[in-house]
Amino acid sequence: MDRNLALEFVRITEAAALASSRWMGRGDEKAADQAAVDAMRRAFNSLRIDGTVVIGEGERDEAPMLYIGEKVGMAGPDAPSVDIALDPLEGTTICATGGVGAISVIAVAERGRFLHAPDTYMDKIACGPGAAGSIDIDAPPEANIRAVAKKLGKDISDVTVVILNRPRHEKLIAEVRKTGARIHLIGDGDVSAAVATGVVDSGIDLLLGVGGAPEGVISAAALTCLGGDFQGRLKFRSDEERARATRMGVSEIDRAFRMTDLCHGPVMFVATGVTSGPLLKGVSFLPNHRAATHSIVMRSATGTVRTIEATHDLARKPATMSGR
Ligand code: VTB
Repeated sequence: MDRNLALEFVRITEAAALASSRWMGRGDEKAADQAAVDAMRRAFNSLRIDGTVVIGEGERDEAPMLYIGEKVGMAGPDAPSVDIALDPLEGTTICATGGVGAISVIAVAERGRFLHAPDTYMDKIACGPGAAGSIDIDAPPEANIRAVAKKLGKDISDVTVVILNRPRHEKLIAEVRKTGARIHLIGDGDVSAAVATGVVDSGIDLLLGVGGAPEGVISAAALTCLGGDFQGRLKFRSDEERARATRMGVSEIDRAFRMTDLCHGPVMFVATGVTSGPLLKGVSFLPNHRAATHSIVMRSATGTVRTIEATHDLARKPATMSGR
């Protein structure tokens, strides 16, 4: 992975974001997701890599495209072999309702470096570089908030915790409220929320709570690049899910996974905003068939974080004209 592939991958998340953003607010989650998947799959064809999807749209029998194990890219003699964790549209409901923080996202690592997380839940904790070293998934929320506040040199009342707004988090929310910390409740999209903890001016210090496990691995990739921290523990809904985790090669399925268990570097992370959120601006459509995208591109080898604002001439990219 000598090449800064991330700069090439950004074209892929841009394509997926442009396509799915056409469906913003139209109430059709499936169509928004399909548009992102189709555009991402198409865009991979022009990339000189020997890629294998290890976190994708699902297992082969349930996802026709970008399924786990699918080969992507133009393999060739000098094409690097990489594993890919992707989510063409993270936040389908957000996109369908025109809400906050839907993104298109790809993480890339050398072969065998991502945990092959099954499609189950994960209890997560994430923070940025300023608070790294202070969090522990096994500690109660109060202890984590206290430790983060101390590390950041903030009062607890100045710490903002992001949590998915779900009935399963009722107790967690009550515990966080008791500490006096601020809470940002989100309807969906905990990848962009986790990554936002690593971006100084995002206004978010800590992510707590249970979301999707595959997306936990993607979040860990971003925080590896940013120098933050991410820890997770799988939360199974059934014995079948536990069996699947073992089948996918996860050992000690009940233990707490540290960031380096979920993904170990060198790793790259790329995301493009679909709808605006604390991390990225969403796609905006401009006069004369133009559209603007906002992306973040980073890699762990150098720690460089780039934001890329692009203007696209949709008339010269026919596939992006209608999104259908
Ligand atoms: C969603 C979504 C997240 O996990 O919450 C999902 O918003 C799982 O939770 O971004 P529910 O089944 O309660 O919706 C994510 O997709 C990823 O972690």
